Amino acid sequence: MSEGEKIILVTGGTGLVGKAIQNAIKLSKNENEKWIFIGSKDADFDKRSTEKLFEKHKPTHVIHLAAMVGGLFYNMGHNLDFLRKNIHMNDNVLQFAHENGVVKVISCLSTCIFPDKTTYPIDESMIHNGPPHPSNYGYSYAKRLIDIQNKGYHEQYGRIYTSIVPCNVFGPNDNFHPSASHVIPGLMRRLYDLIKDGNTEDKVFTILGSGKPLRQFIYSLDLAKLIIWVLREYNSVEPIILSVDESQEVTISQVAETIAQAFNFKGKLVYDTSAADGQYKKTASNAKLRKYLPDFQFTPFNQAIKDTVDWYIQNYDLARN
Ligand code: GFB
Repeated sequence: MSEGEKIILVTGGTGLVGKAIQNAIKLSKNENEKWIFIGSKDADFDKRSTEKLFEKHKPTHVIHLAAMVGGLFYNMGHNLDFLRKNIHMNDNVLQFAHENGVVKVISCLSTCIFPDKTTYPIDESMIHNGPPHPSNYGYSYAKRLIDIQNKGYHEQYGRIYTSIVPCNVFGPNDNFHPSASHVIPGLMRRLYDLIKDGNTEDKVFTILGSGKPLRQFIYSLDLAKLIIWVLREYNSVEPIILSVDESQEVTISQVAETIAQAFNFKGKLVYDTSAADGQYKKTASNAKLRKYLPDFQFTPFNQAIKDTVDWYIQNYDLARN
């Protein structure tokens, strides 16, 4: 390895964000960076597989995206699994990174881990100021612990292990499985299944919940560019929120209507209010990011949804359905 060369190991490297990073680095190559993308079939991040992975690749930097993830309904039914699996995975990656002298680790949190009872907009200082929403306490506490561990590795060993806090992410290569997925891929999968044999006026598409909750959504390709910037330029242990502007917040109904438009759906949208809404809102401030990158351009939401729908229709048979 030549002087100054980075060996960057990306866990979760073949998922929604990992694939987006693979595409993004093609557009902003750095000669002294060697990228290694690890998928779930390469390691499940128990102690043994994690130790072997670090011994094999000897990374200098790690982008840690691998996690047990899921939408609202999957979280509600599996909170203990989300807690235990993510805690073990995260502890193995951070400890073996430290033992192998990894210079920097960027771990991935989420805006859904912030306190349920809070003031808005949420910012990075508020992560531990109260319990998370009950629907996803397992995932939330496991992710919050990463921030605590990062501070421990800094205090005890001077490590710059940090974390990013994306808002809801969507894009190509997402998980479209109807019961495990997040709202955007879940709606896309169910609407495509409804119309792929005929897109007619009599078709009725059901959106779960009231449609009233508010969310900020970042396109995976935009998040990938920001993660590469964090790798190269952001050197603080403190978490940084990577979200679209507060003004870009939309309701679940607006999301459903935008997806229906992208499919040119001719039928009717109805709401199943017997299904849970989850958190009403989790409006996050990207003021800290904007201080560093005031001119960063996010892909317009409608365009990003259309690009994802087009990708999904073309790759339906290959997609994680
Ligand atoms: O993306 P999502 O599942 O998770 O969005 P959260 C849930 C919202 O979309 C709720 C509505 O208001 C649902 O009622 N919704 C409507 C649907 N139709 C659907 C559908 O077909 N599928 C799904 N999944 N929702 C998650 C956290 O919260 O955010 C996770 O639970 C994670 O831990 C993720 O952090 C980013 O945004 O509510």
